[in-house]
Amino acid sequence: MLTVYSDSHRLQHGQAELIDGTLKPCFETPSRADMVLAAVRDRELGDVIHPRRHGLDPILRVHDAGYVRFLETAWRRWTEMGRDYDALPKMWQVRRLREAIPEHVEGQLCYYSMDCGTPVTSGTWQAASAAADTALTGADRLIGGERAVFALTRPPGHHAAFDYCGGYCFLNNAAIAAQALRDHGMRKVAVLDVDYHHGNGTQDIFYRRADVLFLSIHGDPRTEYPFFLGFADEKGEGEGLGYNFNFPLAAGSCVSTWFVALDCALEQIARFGAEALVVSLGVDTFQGDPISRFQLDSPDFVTLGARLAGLKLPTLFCLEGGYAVEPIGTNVVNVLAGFEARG
Ligand code: SP5
Ligand code: ZN
Repeated sequence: MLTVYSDSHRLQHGQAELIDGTLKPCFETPSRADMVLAAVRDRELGDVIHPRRHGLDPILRVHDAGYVRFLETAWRRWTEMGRDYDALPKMWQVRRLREAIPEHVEGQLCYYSMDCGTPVTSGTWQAASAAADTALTGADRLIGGERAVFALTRPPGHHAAFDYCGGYCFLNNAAIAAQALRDHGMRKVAVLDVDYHHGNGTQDIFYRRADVLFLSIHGDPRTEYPFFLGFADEKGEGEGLGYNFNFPLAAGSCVSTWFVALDCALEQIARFGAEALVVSLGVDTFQGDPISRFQLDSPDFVTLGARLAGLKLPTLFCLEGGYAVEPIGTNVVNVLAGFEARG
């Protein structure tokens, strides 16, 4: 399987996130992608290519122009205030506050984010836009006839919605790629999100659409991040009604429960008649993940890959979460090797 990878991911290297009431070193680190790339090479998954630049147009197909402009300019404007440390929001536009978009960078940081775990740093825009290009280059290859491509995207993307960042995500790589597939002639695209956390950003982007089916298997938002989305009764709206599926599972759920949900999701994808599949591939479902509570073990990821291959669709994998750094490469490449039936 072809891998798309850019060293620019290193430019997203946040210092700290607020977690459980204290500032802790970021879980989402450059070493994650390094480990995955090392495993891709070790296991001889296939060629590794660099992304091609695609510019802003394909990003603006799924993201708000004001939000994208904020991401592009935030660091410069933050440092112009004399600051030389990462930018984190400190409040949000909750109920009954003014809805106008602030002009000041600090107000915009609050307006365009959903949590305080997602620092904007000196290299955030370069890294996030390179990740979008990585996913887009993968989509190009699928259009060109490739059976499957792995976009080694970092920072991840599935929490990034139409107009906000959060959950370590800035640009929604999987959604940008899914839209590109649509724009290049794939009539129906399914996005399956297997990350531990609900893909609120991807759901947000496609919620009113019938041409992109979104499905997510994740920790139940009654106890798990992102708390405010990802419930089973979210089915889509308007034309999109019936094209959104959430499979929330209790934290601590066992492996067989997880695979029952996967089977339900795969059945829906087949019934939809998808022409291409985008997989938001988070491996924070791993039993050793430091911030998540499912129980998949490394060999289970081979099984996941094999089940996905059963759909027989052109498939683009985009990396999302996974914070057990040492095994992340094994876990990710297990999915890809399982897909290629090379276990
Ligand atoms: C892409 C992705 O996987 N983003 C995840 C963002 C999760 N951020 C908040 C996690 C809160 C976890 N709280 C459990 C702490 C265990 N001590
Ligand atoms: Zn996650």
